Amino acid sequence: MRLEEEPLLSIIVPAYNEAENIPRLLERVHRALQGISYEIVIVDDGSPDGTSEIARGLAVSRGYPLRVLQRRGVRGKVSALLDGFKASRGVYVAFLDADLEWPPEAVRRMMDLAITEGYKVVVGYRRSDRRPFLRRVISWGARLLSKLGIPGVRGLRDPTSELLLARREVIEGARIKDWYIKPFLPVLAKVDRKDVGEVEIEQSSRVSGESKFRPFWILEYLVELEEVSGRVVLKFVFAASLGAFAANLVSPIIGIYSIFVSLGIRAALLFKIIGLAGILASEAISLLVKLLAMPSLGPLGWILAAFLETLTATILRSE
Ligand SMILES: Nc1nc2c(ncn2[C@@H]2O[C@H](COP(=O)(O)OP(=O)(O)O)[C@@H](O)[C@H]2O)c(=O)[nH]1
Ligand SMILES: [Mg+2]
Repeated sequence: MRLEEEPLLSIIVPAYNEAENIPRLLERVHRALQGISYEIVIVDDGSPDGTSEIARGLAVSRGYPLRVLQRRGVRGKVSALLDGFKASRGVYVAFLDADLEWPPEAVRRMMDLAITEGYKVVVGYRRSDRRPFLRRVISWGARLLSKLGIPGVRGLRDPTSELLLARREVIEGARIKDWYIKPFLPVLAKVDRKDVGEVEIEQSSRVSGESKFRPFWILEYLVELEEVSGRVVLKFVFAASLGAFAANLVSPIIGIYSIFVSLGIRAALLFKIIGLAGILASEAISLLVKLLAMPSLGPLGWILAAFLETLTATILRSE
């Protein structure tokens, strides 16, 4: 095994229970990156299926330039990407899933494009997405929300892509948090459009192993958009308030439920941003306005309440 001091490219691979995929992955990466000085950093969270052992064994028997970072506890993919990045040394870094949903050969094309065109970032976008229907719909929604919320990524085909190659300093300069759903949004939101190259990639479904899809990701994703763009969630808070009002006009029965749903959505979204005291304060203002203004202003009072609630949240948030 030959590990260079500062390879041209580090490939960070988060891997949890990917023992079956690792041999195929390493072989394909190695073949695709012939002639380039690279290293692979596998970040494993103590997979019980022996992911690390298999990877280490192959590093010895096949001479792959590979390091394995073993962490305690299953701490999530994005946290694995961040730790892998810290441990890596390449001038460029690429992030690649272990499950072969993205072809390793794409990393080679991305690297070549970065060199020939001088791009700071190269992002892969899906041509044909062969994943199950529901996953495709969710991806589409996430992409749409990112474009609505973050003006800086509107010109990109797939800002929520999870296949990315970038110069090391670009990743260092982006504030990626370990609970983010789409880790590269802060990178793409910041970098100049002219410094970003895009590569078309065929994405396939994972061949073996299981996906670790999280159920509550939508709320976290909205909060992430809020952090990256600085305003998205507040728009949703406003929309949730008005949604409840519209439901009241349609039917009082639906209206009663919708008030609670709207309250729940608002509280869930705002919790991470302004805390419980902040939520109570903005709700109190909203309630007060509704009680005082509704008799005289009617529907306008509701809109005023939604507006003031959003305004309170905005002020509390920027403190
Ligand atoms: N180290 C580590 N890797 C993870 C964790 N969760 C997912 N991964 C890896 O991250 C990649 C993407 O995970 P996957 O479950 O396929 O996510 P999906 O493609 O978004 O459904 C795969 O290589 C997983 O093995 C984790 O908690 N720790
Ligand atoms: Mg996957």
